[in-house]
Amino acid sequence: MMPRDRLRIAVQKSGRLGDPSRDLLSRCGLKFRSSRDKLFCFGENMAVDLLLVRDDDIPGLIADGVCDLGVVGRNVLDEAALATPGERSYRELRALGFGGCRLSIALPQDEAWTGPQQLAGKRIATTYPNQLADWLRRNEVDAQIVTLSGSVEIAPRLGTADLICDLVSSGATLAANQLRETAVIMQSEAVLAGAAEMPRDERGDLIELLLRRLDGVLNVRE
Ligand code: PRT
Ligand code: ZN
Repeated sequence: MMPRDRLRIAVQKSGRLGDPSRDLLSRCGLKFRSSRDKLFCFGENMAVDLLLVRDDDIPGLIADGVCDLGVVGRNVLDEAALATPGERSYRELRALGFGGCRLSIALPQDEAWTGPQQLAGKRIATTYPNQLADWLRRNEVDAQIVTLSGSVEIAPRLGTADLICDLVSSGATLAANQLRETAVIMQSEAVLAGAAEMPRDERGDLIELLLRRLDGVLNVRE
């Protein structure tokens, strides 16, 4: 990896977190100029640049040292952290107060919920297999995890799973698919993440400065 003296932050290119992430950094006083391909934003008034990427790539970019920081859902960060057990790869530096949602278990609407034990032997569809496995282990439940890359909520109707574990915000998607939320596995929101080991050069000083400004902005918002 080439040494870098500018700080690099990965943010979602589009999607739910893209605009609020860049707004927040603007409110911290950072000014950016977009590259023509809109994949990179050059920091005009501080040595801080943005890389615009898919949210799923953000943990890997931090772990590989391509970016120093990232704005990503805690759901994505924790899933990546659980994929490499024993390694402390990431640090959640600040919760940012937007992109709120929860990772929950949802059952077909007509099924009663008596607790985690009723999931024993069932097939659970999810895009978050590591967090689901961790929750099942903590609850001492032996169930089958069906990992899907999307459209999890239709799996029970298709017969590929008995129930699901998915992100919920308003609950409208679950209702539209005749599912109901039961146990909440984790509460998520957008977070500022960094590597477990922070850079000790000028980039470390920039991170300190950015965190101070961020705390100012987040306190005003509360
Ligand atoms: O293209 P890219 O890979 O970057 O984006 P993406 O499509 O993977 O992610 P995106 O933009 O949908 O979500 C980015 C992040 O937003 C997630 O990782 C979460 O941290 C956060 N977030 C907040 C949500 C939701 N709320 C949310 N409701 N992410 C997804 N959903 C989905 C959920 O999966 C379900 O399908 O919305 C549906 C449920 O919404 P309700 O309101 O009907 O309950
Ligand atoms: Zn994604």
